[in-house]
Amino acid sequence: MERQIIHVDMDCFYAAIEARDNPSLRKEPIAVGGRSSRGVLTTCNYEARKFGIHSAMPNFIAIRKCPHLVILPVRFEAYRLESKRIRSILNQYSNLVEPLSLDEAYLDVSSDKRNAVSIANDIRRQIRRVTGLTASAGVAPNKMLAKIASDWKKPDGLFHIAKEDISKFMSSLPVSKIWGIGKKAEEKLLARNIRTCGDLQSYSSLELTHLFGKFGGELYDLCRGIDHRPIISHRIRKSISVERTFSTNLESLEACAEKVESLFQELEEDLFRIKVDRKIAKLFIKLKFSDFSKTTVERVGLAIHESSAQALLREAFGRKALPVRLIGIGVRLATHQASKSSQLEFEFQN
Ligand code: TTP
Ligand code: MG
Repeated sequence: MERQIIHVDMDCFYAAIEARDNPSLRKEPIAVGGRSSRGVLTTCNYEARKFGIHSAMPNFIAIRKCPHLVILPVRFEAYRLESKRIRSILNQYSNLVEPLSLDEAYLDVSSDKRNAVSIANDIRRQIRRVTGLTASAGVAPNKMLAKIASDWKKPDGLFHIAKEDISKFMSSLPVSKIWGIGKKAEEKLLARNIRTCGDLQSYSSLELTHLFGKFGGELYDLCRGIDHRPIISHRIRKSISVERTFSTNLESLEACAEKVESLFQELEEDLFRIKVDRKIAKLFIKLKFSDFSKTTVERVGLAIHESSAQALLREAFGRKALPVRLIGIGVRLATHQASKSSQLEFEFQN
């Protein structure tokens, strides 16, 4: 079966967060890094890249190239928070998500009937809506190509390498784009006049092994666009939920009930879209009151139906005589163990 892999990579991630949080700097060249003149830049926005500035460049060189460059200190906590929000979006689109760093991840969407390109565009839109940041995506039949593709149309772009285009794409691709080829390997290849993957394809597996050791064997496949590495996800999803904070607090049970109706619809859509290989153990509702206190009511054995959610709402609402500022509804998933046994109270009913 042909695989459908998406690689998502945020655009100038740290710098984009700084620009978002400092609107007055949005059009300025911005870099993030230690401020001392002996430090190096962690990253910079695309405005700064126009001046030839890039990550790992010493500050003093960057300032020489662009005297009005704004260098901001690293705020790691802020970046980690955005990364978490992005990851929870990605997790809605596949059970197989493999994060590579704070700002990039692979998704395997092979089992999804929808077109992988439209899934990737949905993901990009959703990330933008939730975080205000732009992401680029690559769509291809394997990891190596998806990662190359996500870089192709940066920033805020998407590139798709279809199976039938691989051979043409690889023939002109510079060898430096291959995962695992660093500066040294590139020089070694250039010395033999090998510039593109097409050039590399004329070497036998044995010759490549001779040149690069064990990696040579992999290179034989990689330069043809062949990569069988699977997406490895370490995450076990415990629940699926939707929640909403309201701009004005809800004073009555009726007002809450109305919101539960639409939230439940959203939850149903998510349950339909997200492919979960386990059973649902519980339905729950969460309320946050105007004093910021929270309460959760959850119950096994309820049908996954709006009326169940409304019953839970009545119970939760009755716990405090306070207006409600947030409502969440969700389901807790059974463990794999429990899903295998037949003692479950119910399954999700459409
Ligand atoms: P990258 O995705 O490599 O770079 P980027 O997101 O800044 O820019 P691009 O649009 O080209 O993807 O790295 C993600 C973040 O990781 C980056 O914002 C800062 C951090 N980072 C480091 O801490 N050290 C590094 O050497 C690099 C390259 C990035
Ligand atoms: Mg990035």
